[in-house]
Amino acid sequence: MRFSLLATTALVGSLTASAAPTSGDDSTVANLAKQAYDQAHEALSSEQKRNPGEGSCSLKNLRVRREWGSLSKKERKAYTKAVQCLQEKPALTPSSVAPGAKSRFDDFVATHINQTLTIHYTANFLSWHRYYTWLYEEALREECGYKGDQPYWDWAKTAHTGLAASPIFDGSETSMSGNGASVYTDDTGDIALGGSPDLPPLYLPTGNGGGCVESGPFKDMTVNLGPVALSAPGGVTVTPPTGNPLDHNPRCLKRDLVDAVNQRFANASSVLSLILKPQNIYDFQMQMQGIPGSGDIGVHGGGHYTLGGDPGNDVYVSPGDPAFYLHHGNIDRVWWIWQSLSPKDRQNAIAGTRTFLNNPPSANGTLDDLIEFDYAAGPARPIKDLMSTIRGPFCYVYL
Ligand SMILES: *[C@@H]1O[C@H](CO)[C@@H](O)[C@H](O)[C@H]1NC(C)=O
Ligand SMILES: *[C@@H]1O[C@H](CO)[C@@H](O)[C@H](O)[C@H]1NC(C)=O
Ligand SMILES: *[C@@H]1O[C@H](CO)[C@@H](O)[C@H](O)[C@H]1NC(C)=O
Ligand SMILES: [Cu+2]
Repeated sequence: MRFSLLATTALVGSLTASAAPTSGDDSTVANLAKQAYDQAHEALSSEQKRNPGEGSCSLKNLRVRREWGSLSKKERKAYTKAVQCLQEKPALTPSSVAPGAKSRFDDFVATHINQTLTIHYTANFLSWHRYYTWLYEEALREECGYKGDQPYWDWAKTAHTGLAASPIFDGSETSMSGNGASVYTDDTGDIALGGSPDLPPLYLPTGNGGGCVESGPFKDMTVNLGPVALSAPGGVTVTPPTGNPLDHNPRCLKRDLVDAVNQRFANASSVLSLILKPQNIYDFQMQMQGIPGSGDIGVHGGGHYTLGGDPGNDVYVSPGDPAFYLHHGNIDRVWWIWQSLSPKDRQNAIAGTRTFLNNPPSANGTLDDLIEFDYAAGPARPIKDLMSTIRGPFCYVYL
């Protein structure tokens, strides 16, 4: 695996003044999500009538992934406790492969670091992250006794309420922990994404966190891996201190929650437009990740850079912040809703190549391409098995 630390990894563009904000219509997205939910239910119930007892996914074992704020406090604690359990279990990755992978949680981070340049702006972006998030949910359940389902972060909600006031990031015991200690000031420089030779960088504001997370379940958490290509304030990119991106570098979890980034890139109308506007999978995944040079980082970049900090602002190491999986839950949910609007042509739609923005040039991805997870566990699977949330290994919907 090649580790290019250059900004080929970053999302580039210039942040131009945006058009007047449209008022987001959250209820429309909720209705579309409900339709997708009903559609899955109908498919499963008609199959059950035809072939009672057949198929591994049925209404009986169908899991329902919910928005963080709709879980009970007890359910939220059960989730964060299971994450902590995963962070205490020894890694499966041999230390000769990744000296910094110390826990089962880190197995996932190491895998993501290892594959970053072949799973973003690629044909497998959506299916890879769907399988990845699901395997993580499986690990929580199978290895840590978690009984619930993977929750998700509804960015539109936090764009509306503000991050500090939301159940997910309010820093309480029933949150995913909140902001980092207040280290950044008004004089802290922006972070700069980019550096691609032909495009100017995109500057994003920092908030007033930036330090170690000091309350909530993850206040004592240790981040073991990275940085690999961390976008830090002042336009600086921090690279691996030892040169090896998989080395051990223990440090606290840092966050810089930025409402402005959430509101600008992942508000209710961003989500609605992403679901309604793109008419093919290529346009959908580009709008979601942000078209380089457009000044838009999409809801995908929007969520990541809303979390900020270290490892949140590092494309490679971002799963080192446990909120990653709630972000990618919603990425997957939006794809699921988009697919449900025209299942015939969208269920198995795939576009793009096998390398980050086709750099270096590579062949188009296909439904037969294998997705492999090395030590994060889980068998290699062709993309075609990962296109529906109620087929192949999966059996879940979103509510
Ligand atoms: C990284 O990927 C290579 C194959 O591409 C694999 O052999 C190696 O085990 C992977 N390392 C980790 C940490 O997953
Ligand atoms: C909401 O998001 C869209 C696209 O993501 C953006 O154009 C618009 O300016 C955002 N609204 C606000 C209030 O920032
Ligand atoms: C790759 O896919 C694009 C459309 O997504 C298509 O135009 C192009 O011809 C394909 N290339 C090859 C070599 O098949
Ligand atoms: Cu990723």
